[in-house]
Amino acid sequence: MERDRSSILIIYTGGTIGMQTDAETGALVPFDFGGIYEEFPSLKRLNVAIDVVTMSPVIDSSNVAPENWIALAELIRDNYDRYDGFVVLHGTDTMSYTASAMSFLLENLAKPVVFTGSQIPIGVLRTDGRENLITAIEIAGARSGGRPTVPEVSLYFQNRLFRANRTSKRSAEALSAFRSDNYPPLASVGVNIAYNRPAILPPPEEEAPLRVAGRLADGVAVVKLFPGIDERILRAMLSAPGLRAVVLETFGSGNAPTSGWFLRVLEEAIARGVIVLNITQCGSGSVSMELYETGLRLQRIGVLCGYDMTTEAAVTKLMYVLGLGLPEAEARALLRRPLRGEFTV
Ligand code: ASN
Repeated sequence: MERDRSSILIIYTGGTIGMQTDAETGALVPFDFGGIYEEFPSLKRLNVAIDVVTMSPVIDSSNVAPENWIALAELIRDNYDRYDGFVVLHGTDTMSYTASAMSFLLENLAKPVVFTGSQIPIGVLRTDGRENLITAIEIAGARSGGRPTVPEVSLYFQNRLFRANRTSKRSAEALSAFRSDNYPPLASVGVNIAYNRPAILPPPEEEAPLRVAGRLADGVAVVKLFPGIDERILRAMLSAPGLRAVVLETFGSGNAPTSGWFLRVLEEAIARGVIVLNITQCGSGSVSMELYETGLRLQRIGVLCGYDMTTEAAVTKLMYVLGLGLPEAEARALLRRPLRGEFTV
């Protein structure tokens, strides 16, 4: 028998969705999500009970940091048994980073955590936030056969639900602000919500309590290759004190220059214990280091394959895996396999 009412916790972290125009001054001021039912009476028609909590301080998402991610994950953990699902309202600029981090931090997740936000403030007449919010709530509360329909960290924006750790912000202008070029939508929204069930992660096999990894490592850097990259600068970057891992954004299917100095700089960093993870700077497609000599050389010196991972997923996965404090071989083993559906081999 289906339970009659889902209970959802909305967590407001900041961003454009939480802004409205002050009637007197015309300036953007924070919207009070505590008064959500008064603002959107139609919400009462959804079969969900909603509570709202506002993170403190509310931030523009450009200011988000790993401490905020741990605090958010712990808030979800502390409320996990009381709610059927969670909706996280977040600024769009770094939403894919936060949502990717959440996918790794929330171990044994078996309930929906849906991120959303807006490009136009919720208090502006033409806002995209109202639809994003209402549909995100409906998805977070959706159940099929008595179980949550989407028991993973997802991101809902402009009629499409994505696996969060497959997304990147694609536009500073368009209302469809996110893309997931390497993984199909988990749901498409039109007159009905059409779930793409085979694409949705199953809940963990054994019922284990939700756990939050307590630490995210620092010392992660992103290096984007370009023709003409300077030896001295790359050498300085890769010998920076505290460097533990590099996301190397390569060309095409994982290719990089084969010049002696370039490979030597990477090899020396790897010999010092720095992990180098190869992802492509192309928006879609995968790294395949065996395809060309220019990729094979990287593989031979110990560069790890990041397959079709986004930068956001690669950075946050490295922070998570290195934060677990495992011996290097075990950390490398975790980087070689998908932990939350973040890449396709
Ligand atoms: N600057 C805002 C943020 O990311 C942008 C937005 O939410 N649309 O916090």
